[in-house]
Amino acid sequence: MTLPVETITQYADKHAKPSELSFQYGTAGFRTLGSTLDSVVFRVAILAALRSKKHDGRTIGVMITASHNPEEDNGVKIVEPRGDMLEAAWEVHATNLANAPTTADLIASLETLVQATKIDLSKPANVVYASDTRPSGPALVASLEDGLRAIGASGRNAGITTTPVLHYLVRSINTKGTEDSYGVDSEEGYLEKLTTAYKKLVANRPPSPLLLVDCANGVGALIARKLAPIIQDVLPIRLINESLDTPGALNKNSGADFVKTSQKLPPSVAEVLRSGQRGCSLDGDADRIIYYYLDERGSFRLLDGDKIAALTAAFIVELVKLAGLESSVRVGIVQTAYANGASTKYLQERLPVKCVATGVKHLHHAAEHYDVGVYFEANGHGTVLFSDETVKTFKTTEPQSPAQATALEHLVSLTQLINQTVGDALSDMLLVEVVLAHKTYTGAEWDSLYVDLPNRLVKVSVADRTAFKTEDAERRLTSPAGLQGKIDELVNRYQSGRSFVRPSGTEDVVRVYAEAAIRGQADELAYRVGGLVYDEAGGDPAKRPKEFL
Ligand code: G16
Repeated sequence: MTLPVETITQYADKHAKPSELSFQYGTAGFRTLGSTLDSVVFRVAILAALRSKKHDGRTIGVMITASHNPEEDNGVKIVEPRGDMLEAAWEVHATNLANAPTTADLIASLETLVQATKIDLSKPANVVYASDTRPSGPALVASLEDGLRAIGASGRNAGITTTPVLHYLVRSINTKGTEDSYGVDSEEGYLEKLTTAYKKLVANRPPSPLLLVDCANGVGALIARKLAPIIQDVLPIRLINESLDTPGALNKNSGADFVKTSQKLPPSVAEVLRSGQRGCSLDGDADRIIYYYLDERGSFRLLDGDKIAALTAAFIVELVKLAGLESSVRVGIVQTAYANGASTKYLQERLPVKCVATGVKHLHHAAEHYDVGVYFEANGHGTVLFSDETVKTFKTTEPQSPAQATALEHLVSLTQLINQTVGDALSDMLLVEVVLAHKTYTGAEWDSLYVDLPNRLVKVSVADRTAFKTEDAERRLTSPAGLQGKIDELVNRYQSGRSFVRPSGTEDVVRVYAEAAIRGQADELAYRVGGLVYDEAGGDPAKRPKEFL
């Protein structure tokens, strides 16, 4: 069988690539201005269909979202049959296809791909897709559907939903009717799975206090609205920032990225959060979560992905011990360079910790090497993976005492509560609340596990961010030449100083992270390194941001 060249050609001509643009499958797929993505999404649909054929017709997912980015951006990413991110080698194919200048070049690239990856074109192709609430979503869904028609793939539209729900659906569809069934392949099935596990885990615990949930005016609000009534007896939640129809509202002064980057409450949350109360913020597609509370002096305290990792890993380790499995089940942590130095130190004293490059795909793969792999980015993106063998152990171990039986039951419930396909803000929220309910921790007690080193994240706009190349899990620059030496020189002047620079894979900026023993010093170091990066990249002196030193 050969490619339906004529049909692809007809459709591809309607979705021509803008000649002046080039695209890159980055940290989380393609991501740029939504109005420029028509050809990319069309081609991604064809690639997803080919990936499905390569997997013998198993369903592949496509998510149209730009997550934390501004509302005018959009993006697209491919999900593998088990619900994880696209294999790295195929990211290169995606980039090649997206950049083929003409329809003829696209056909040639597709033919090369089919040959090189030995795709049997007679296999069926199944794709499930969804989008977030961005205004550019419907047009891009139409581009995607044209791509599926062009190659004759069958598609299932999961509608407007969160990234984690789409990942859940992919795995559920592919495991339907098997002994590894992941769940019922619907939003209701997802909610049922999470809430049943949650209720089991908090049975006999007093109900949690009211939790404020900032939905970033994004798609998370839709799922959170359905979740809230199911759990209201055990976890009352109040939703904030759920305006899905207000133009420009998405992620604006709200959401996980705003809180983590600006290290303050969204103004809408500040109006209602009371001293001692907990709140959390989702991001635009609900795959990240950041917690916070106000201390007794009314000061904002951040509980980020690092704090979530510390809290949840300790709980899992405790359960594993109570279950009598500490010698056979290895729990490990995966972080990125953004992890606060204090969190890394705290965790390393207790568990094996690995540092990998930014991007869920890197963390996810590293976490698979442990029996239980806890991975969180500091920005609140993360989950816990349990190996198949470990889940079997939890289910089949004969308990010798009631305490051991309870621990084993809790561990099994955790494997149900946690969305193991990808970081999931709502699943992570329930996980955090389970631990807090068990430990009877307040926000302040959770916070006191370790004290964060003051830190600052800075974005630098440069002419060409691809000039910045890194090594050592993005902790050091190899290019531009000489810049790392200058950063090292600066860092040495600060007590507990650390700083690194890397190009973003989702925004057109270079990111600078810095931490130091004292707040003023962390800021100073970040703004000095920011200035260095700006100057080194040939930034216009007249437009140099005034905070850069
Ligand atoms: C995506 C990725 C995350 C990453 C974030 C920022 O998140 O899934 O792993 O931390 O982008 O990446 P970068 O610094 O390369 O821009 P999201 O929530 O935007 O999909």
